[in-house]
Amino acid sequence: VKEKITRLIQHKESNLVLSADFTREEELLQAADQMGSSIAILKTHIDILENFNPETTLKLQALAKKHNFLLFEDRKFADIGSTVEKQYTGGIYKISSWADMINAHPLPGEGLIQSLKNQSTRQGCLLIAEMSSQSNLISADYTLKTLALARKFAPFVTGFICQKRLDPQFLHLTPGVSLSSKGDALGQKYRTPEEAIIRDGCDMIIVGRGIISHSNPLVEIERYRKESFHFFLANSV
Ligand code: S5P
Repeated sequence: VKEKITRLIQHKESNLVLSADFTREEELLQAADQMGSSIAILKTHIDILENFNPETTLKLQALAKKHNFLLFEDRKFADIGSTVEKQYTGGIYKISSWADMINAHPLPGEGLIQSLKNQSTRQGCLLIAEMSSQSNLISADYTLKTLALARKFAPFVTGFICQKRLDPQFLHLTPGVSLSSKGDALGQKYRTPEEAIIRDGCDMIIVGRGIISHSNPLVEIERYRKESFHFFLANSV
């Protein structure tokens, strides 16, 4: 999955992950169709849709094919392996049947990652090694232990959700990026694409409200794409 993403970044000249945090299916599908050409990955929270239906993920898959992006379900699995297996493959969302990428909090330990790996065919997993929110409970030691787990489960573990580069053999996807805001009322912390990529060494930026809450998302997304790809290239020389 890592090689696939790296090729996609070069091909689409985009290291942008759109966090499509919409609560209506039609808004999600419209955004995926209108902005799909600007992104490498579409990140979903499928369980916040109030009108989810079995066709939703089929439509998303069709749009992913049309615009050549990957689907990353930000489910943040964080339970024992046996429970996670059901959350990943079952329920109404059947995440393993459509998502190209998933993520997990490594907190419960190896059994969770093993469980996700057992149920995956083509998917890659990102471990949450750090968070963007103010006063989160992740310590430097927890992050180091996450890194060790990632090495053990590579290449199924493709990379990290993190705030700074941890190990160049992995992809580093970073949330908490905005060109217009420093944070929100509930502890989210933002830095600019330049800070995230050049200063902190991340490979891809995850942007939600900076784009989708902007008065002109279609213009804004191209601004994020161009800026962040420029910094991505600067980092890789
Ligand atoms: O540490 C994190 C990890 C994640 S995956 N901080 C985050 O904000 N996220 C997710 O990134 C969060 O669930 C949301 O979907 C997105 C950030 O959205 P924004 O609107 O603040 O850019």
